[in-house]
Amino acid sequence: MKQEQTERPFLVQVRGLVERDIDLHDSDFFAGKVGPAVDVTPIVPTFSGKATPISSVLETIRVKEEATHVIFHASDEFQATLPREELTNALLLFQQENGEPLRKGFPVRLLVPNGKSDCLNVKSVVKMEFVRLDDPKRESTFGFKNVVPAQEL
Ligand SMILES: Nc1nc2c(c(=O)[nH]1)N[C@H]1C(S)=C(S)[C@@H](COP(=O)(O)O)O[C@H]1N2
Ligand SMILES: [Mo]
Repeated sequence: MKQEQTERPFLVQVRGLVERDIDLHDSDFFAGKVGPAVDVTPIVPTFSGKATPISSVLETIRVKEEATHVIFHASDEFQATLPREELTNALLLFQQENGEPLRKGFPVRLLVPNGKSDCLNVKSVVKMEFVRLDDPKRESTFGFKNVVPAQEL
């Protein structure tokens, strides 16, 4: 029997203030190794497909005590910085309703239910970086990285 191949290779790097750098692979999500694949619509009605709660992923990632925030880096230089506590309800969307990989936001998309802005739903997340900010209470922020050519500094 021919099995339908709907996965497409990808990895999401986990870096920064973690006990051990890890890479989350496509199969970790599709096979439910980093957490359950939940239907997102009841949680975030404006989205559909399958997602893994970040709270489950955090059982695999050992985040250091001193980390205050996490930066979600996208492949297009977009990024969002969230206070660590805001990860509690966040999810990583990795599959469309029809079982295919994400068409928009591949490989995974951050979803922050009840976040202060839809802009926090970072598409094409390629790296999660745990950091310590001087202001541990700094609110979530998002935007494109400031890429300023050296000669313009
Ligand atoms: N990688 C990436 N993610 C992103 C953005 C972006 O430019 N790049 N824009 C953000 C903003 S500002 C909004 S409002 C939403 C738009 O999501 P949509 O394309 O599904 O409408 O995606 C967010 N995630
Ligand atoms: Mo936005």
